[in-house]
Formats: sequence, C-alpha cells, structure tokens
Amino acid sequence: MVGFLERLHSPERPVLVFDGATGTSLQQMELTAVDFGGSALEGCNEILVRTRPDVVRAVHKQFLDAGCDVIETNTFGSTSLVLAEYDLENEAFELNRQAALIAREMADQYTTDQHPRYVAGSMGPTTKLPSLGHVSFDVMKACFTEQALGLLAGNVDLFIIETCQDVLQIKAALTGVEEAFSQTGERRPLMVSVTMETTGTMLVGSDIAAVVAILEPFPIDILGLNCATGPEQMKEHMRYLSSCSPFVVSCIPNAGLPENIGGVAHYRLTPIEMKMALHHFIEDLGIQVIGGCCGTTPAHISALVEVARELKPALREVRQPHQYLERPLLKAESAAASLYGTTSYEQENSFLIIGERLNASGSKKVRDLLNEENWDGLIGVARSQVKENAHILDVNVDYVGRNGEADMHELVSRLVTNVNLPLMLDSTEWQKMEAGLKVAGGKCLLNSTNYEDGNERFFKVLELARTYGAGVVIGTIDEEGMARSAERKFAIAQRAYRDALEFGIPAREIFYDPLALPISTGIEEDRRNGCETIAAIKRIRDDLPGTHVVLGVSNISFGLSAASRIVLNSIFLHDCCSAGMDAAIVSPAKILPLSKISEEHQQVCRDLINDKRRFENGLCVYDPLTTLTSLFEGVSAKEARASGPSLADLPVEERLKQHIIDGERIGLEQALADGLQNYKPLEIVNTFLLDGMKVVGELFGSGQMQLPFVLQSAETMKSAVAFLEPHMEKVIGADGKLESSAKAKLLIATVKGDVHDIGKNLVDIILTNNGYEVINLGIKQSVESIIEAQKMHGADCIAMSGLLVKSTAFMKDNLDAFNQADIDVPVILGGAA
Ligand code: THG
Repeated sequence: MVGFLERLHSPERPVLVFDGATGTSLQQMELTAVDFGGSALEGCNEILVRTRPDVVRAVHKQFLDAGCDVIETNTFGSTSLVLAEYDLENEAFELNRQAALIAREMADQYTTDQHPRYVAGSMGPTTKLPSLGHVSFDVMKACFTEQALGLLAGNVDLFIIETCQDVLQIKAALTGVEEAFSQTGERRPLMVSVTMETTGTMLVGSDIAAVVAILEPFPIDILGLNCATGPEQMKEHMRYLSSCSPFVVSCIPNAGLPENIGGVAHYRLTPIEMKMALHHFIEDLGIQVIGGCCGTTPAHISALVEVARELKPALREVRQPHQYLERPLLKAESAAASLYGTTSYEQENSFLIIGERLNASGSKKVRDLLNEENWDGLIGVARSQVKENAHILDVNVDYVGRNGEADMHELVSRLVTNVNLPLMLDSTEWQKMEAGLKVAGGKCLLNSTNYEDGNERFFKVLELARTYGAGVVIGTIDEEGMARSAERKFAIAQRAYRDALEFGIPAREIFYDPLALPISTGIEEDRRNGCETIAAIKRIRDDLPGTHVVLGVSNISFGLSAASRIVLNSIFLHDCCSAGMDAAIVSPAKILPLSKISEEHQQVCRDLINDKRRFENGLCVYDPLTTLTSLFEGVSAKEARASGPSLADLPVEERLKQHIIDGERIGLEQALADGLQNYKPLEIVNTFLLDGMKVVGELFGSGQMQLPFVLQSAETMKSAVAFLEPHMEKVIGADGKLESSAKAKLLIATVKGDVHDIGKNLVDIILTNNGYEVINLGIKQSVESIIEAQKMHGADCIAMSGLLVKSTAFMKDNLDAFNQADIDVPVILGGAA
C-alpha cells in the first residue's frame, strides 16, 4: 500500500476524505450504561473499544462504506488527563492501542490497490487549557507521549492533533509525539486541526495568523480547521491558510452551526450543501483534505467523496518538512507571536522594537519588584512598554540568589494572559529560557546563544528553538571572548550561520547581535566599540542573507547622564538602522527622532561613535566624550523627552471603569479610596466597576478582547470588591454575602456523562464578578444531585452545560425531571453543541 504522504503528495494531488462525526454516530447506536461497563463510565466513548468493539467497528464501517480515505481512531479523549475523570488513567496506553488495532483491521479490510484506506490516530484537546494554567506543559506532554505510543503500537498511519483550543496544547502534543517517535525510532505524518470559535479566534484568543506563525517551525504536514462552525464561518480562515500556510490545508467542518430545534441540537447543513461549500474550498483555495465533524453522517461523507473525485484542488505551493530551511512562508513573512496575534520580524519604515525594561539585570526597579515577588508590579512594567509601542518584550529574571526557573515560569505565565505582545526570553542560562517556553503559547525569541562556552551551550539553545519553535539571538562571542573588531564579529557570525542552518534553524529565524559595548568609559580599547559594531552590521547584512540584526542599544552609553544617554542611544540606533540593523532592544519612550536632536548634538554623538578624536602633537585636543558630558551637564532626562497621559490623570469615575477594562490592579486601591470620598461602596460597584465589566463583555462579544484578558478584568473586579467589602458592613446579610450586590443566584452543573467544564467554569467566574451568586456543582452531575442542590439553595435559575452532543439528550430528560419535581425556575442550557 502506498504511504499516506506519498499519496497526499502524488502528482494527481488527490483530495483525501476523512470520516464523519464519531460522537454523534455512537449516539445513534442507542447505547446504555451497560454498554459502557457501568453507569460510572457512561459517556466515556473511549472505553467502547473494550466494552463494545463491535459498535466501534460499525461506526468505522459505515464511513468506509461511504468511501472515505481516512478513518480516525476512537481515541479523542484517550489521554490519562481525561481518562482520570473515570478513574481510567492507567488504561491510556492500552485503550489507544486497542482503538488503533480496531481501526487498522477495518481499514485494511477495505484497502485495495486503487483505494488505500488510512488510519489517523485521533488526539483531542483534553479538558484543560495549559495557557490558563489548568495543567503544566510537562504533564500534558507526557500524556500525549503515552497516547502516541499506544497509537503507534496499534500501527496508525498518521496522527491528527485535533479540535485544538489552545496553541500551547498543540506544542505540548507535538513535542509529546516527537518524544514517542524518538523512543520507538518510528515516525508518522502529522496533522494539526484547530478549532476557530464563532468569535473568529481559538478559545484562548489566537487568530489564524498567530496559529500559522506559531506552528510554522514544526515538522507538520497538514494544518487546518475542524469543529465549532460550518464551512461558511470557516471561509476567511480557509482563505488565509490557503495563501499563507506552508502546509497542506484541511477543512473538517460541522454540518453547519448547531441550531436548537425542539430542544435538541440540530445540524442543518445537508450533504448537498456541505458538498457545495467545500467545492469552492477545493477548486479555488486548493484545500486538499476534507471531512466531517459534529452532525455529519455517512451521507455527508458520501457527498464529500463525490466532490473529491470530481475536483482537482487548485495548485498551492506546499512545503514538505525537509524543505523547512529553504522555503519561507508563502505570503506571510516570518513573525514572532503572542498567544493572540503576530508581530512581523520585518517592520515597515521602522525597526523591530524590543522593550528592554522588564530586565532584572538591567533595572533596579525590576530587581526589587522581583525580590518582593510583586507580580502585579512587574506586569505594570510590561504594560507601560505596551503603551510605549514596544513590539516585543525582553524578559530577564537573572538575579543571583533567586530561583530563576521558577521566576521565569511565574512571570511568563502571567505575562501571556496580561499582555498582548510576543516575548523575548533573555537569560544566560538555557534552563530559564525553557521554563519560559513551557508557559508561552506564542512564538518567542530566545536571547541569546553564543560560543563562549564552546559548542555545547551554543547548540543547546538552538535545540530549544527547534523543539519549541522559536527564533534565536546569536551573540558574536566565542571561546576567546567578546568580538571587538568588525572582522571577528563577522567571522563568528559566519560560523554560526553554517552551524545553525546545518542544525535546522533557517536564516530567517536568526537575529545576530554584533554587541553594543560601552563607548562611554574613556578607556582606549573601548573607543572603537561603536564603529566596529556598525561595520559588522554592514557585513552581516551584505553577506549572510535572510538573517536579522539586533543590538541591546542602551549598553553603549552605560554610565553617562540620563539626558545624554537618550541622545547618544537615539543617534547610535539611527545609524545602526541605516547600516542594516532591523531590530533593537531599547526603552522606546527614551528614543528621540533625529529631528528632535540638534545638529550640534548629532555631530558630537557621531564623533563619539566613530572615534573622531583630534590630536595635535600627540595631545588630544577634541574628545567628543568630554564634549558630550559637558553639553548635558545639569540637563534632566525629562527635558530630553515628553511623556503621555496616564490612568492617574483621568477623573476618578473614568479611572475606576478603566481599571476594570484594562485588568490593571496597580493603583486600583488608590482609585477605590478616592472613589469612596464621593460615592457609597455599592454605588462604585454597581455603577463604575460594572460599567467597566459591561465594556469588557462587549469587547469580548465583538471579538476585540481575548478570553484571558476578560479573566484578568474579572480578577481585578474581585480585588476591587474585596477592597470595598469592609466598607459595606451594613448591607452584608446573615450569610456573610453581599446582599444587595448579589443580583441573582444561579445553580450551574455539567450534566451526567460529560466531563467538559472549561466553558462552564468561565461562566462561573464572569457571572460571579458581575454580581451574581453562583453555585457550581461540577462535572458529571446526575439529575438527582441537581434537584437536591436546587431544593437546598433555592437558586433563581439553573444552568446546565456539556460539550458532547449526547449531553443535549440528558438535558432534555433533566427538564422533564425538573417538571416532575415542581421546579419552575428558568433553565439555561449551554455548551459546544
Ligand atoms: N544584547 C542582547 N540582549 C541584551 C543586551 C544586549 N539584553 C540586556 C541588555 N543588553 C539590553 N537591555 C538593557 C536594559 C537596561 C539597560 C540597558 C540595557 C540600562 N539600565 C540602567 C543602567 O544600567 O544604567 C539601569 C537603570 C535602572 O536601574 O532602572 O541602561 O546587548 N541580545
């Protein structure tokens, strides 16, 4: 049988068809608790490969009969992370192996020379979001390794990491699968399929460009979308993938957006409609892998098989893994990314601005904040650089005597949910960089590596870049120390160019740092530090194609007065950019445009940079360093620049509201204290703070604010209420709750047989912080326990949630049971289906 990749990349470029919905198909089989092996396991579809393998075979069979090319193993939730909800965590390997063997047997039965059938090992997203701290990278990775080993033992043809909600989860899965490959010495093609919500982003807020930029460095074969919506809502994303993704594109939509018809989730798109929608994707956008997600039946798959036979996909340029070094992205440039969006490495009419402030070795303030573990204060430093228009944040926690790995972990995990900028992880120790990489879902830059300790450390950082998909800064330092002359700087850069490309890091991911060393010391050997660096920039730009150049610009002026530093740094930056530098680590607010610097000051700085001292009879008669120092005697830094308005300048009412919108806890207590001068605590909550939450809700609803920021706003709301509580004694009820601030009481539960509660828990947080009292019963709640809780709490409303399509059936039954029990409060149903 021809291998999967061989077929995918064969000259005919066939459109390959995946199977349809497994969950809905199993539901059609009308299984009971007995089929799952007892009521405790009801809803655990993954156990069926053991308890009812005949049923699993029947599902595969109906899709194979429909003519699909690929069937997926029944292992969507077969990681120990999810199986633990059913006390089955020790069965993960076996369940995956069994599922793969069943699918293998079925696919082999159907395979003919003309029509090979393949098995894709399905790896779902689990029930946890690592970017929100629900689970650690290492635990998640280990779970995926175990799953992959089981699937490999059952001999799947490829892996599909699917229904992805969080890019950090994808990275954990990809590194986990790589680990399984290296343990077994085997390899399989990789497909990644992400879920874009109706908001237009992944659940954690990543847009499609961020998804592509973050995954571009990984050796995957197919990247596409599945679930959440129908083909119509996927159109824009498909267009982007078609023109910008270097991978084969896949599209596995639901049979339309679910609609509620008579209390049951209904997927309305007919097989013909689905076929029509995908027609366009194949013919015009070159989508080469299609299939069906929720609500798709064998009839849908038959229709897709027809369209796949009839059409030839439009030609797209596709990169195969071994071409990573040669082929850049198609239309999108190389970019760094936050969890939310991309920042191109190449900035038009500017340079890539990397904010230098969040650096414990470069700032006493940051050092002190770190020592106090004042994380909010550190986030404040990061935010101020966002306001100053930094494109990327340099993050350095190097501080003797502290646990740098723990600090990097803590700070980066907070940064990713508080700041919408990509990160540059700055450390002399690779272990600290890795600690940051494990919590940063976006695409980072690693700052930095060099040959100071020989090849070993140099390659260790490159390995991190390759494993986690990051760009890398390479300093021109080798075994003999820092390169001082342009020639030596270039020689080291050239050595690194060869090494990095050979190792698998493409030129476009390399940022050379030819070292900005102080020209402010007056020491003879430092005099040429500026001009040698500029000369090195020119040579790198001319002779090492495709790479970038970066400098820690502020180094050159160490020790000078604040005002003269601003001017010297600005001129040096400008001249380095003219020489070909395209990125710089700076304090953006302290950079002046040349037009704001007098001719005289420019001249002195350039003389200093280029060492234009004048000597007469061996005596120095003009030293630009001395001249610069005297020119700026007594000039304050403030006089050298202007500063913008801040939160503190707003009237208190606006300020309170803005604190909530920004999720900014620094200065919050002061704002609340100021507010208390004129308003009652409850007025502050109900008017200004809730106004802020309302704006947050609107921004979220319209896709302008991502989920983690909403949660930060909710946390800020919580702090505000906690601060105000002692001032509200009179209105606190007997139960200690804020009587008049609790708008209503809600009872919420994930229904029987369902372990998915990410959405429900978010609803809990957001409602709680909007003044509702929420009683959260948790997952797998039987109708009896919901009724009992309702009798006890007398909630004003009951909300039931669940991800599985079959959960809607439980919800319907529960409604009957509520009627029987004379419960007449309103009921809200929610969840993916
Ligand atoms: N190359 C690369 N990375 C780097 C550097 C580099 N990272 C760190 C540094 N150099 C760039 N960042 C800074 C940060 C702060 C200062 C200079 C460079 C700075 N600090 C004040 C000082 O030392 O006087 C401290 C002021 C304070 O305490 O607040 O100027 O070259 N790849």
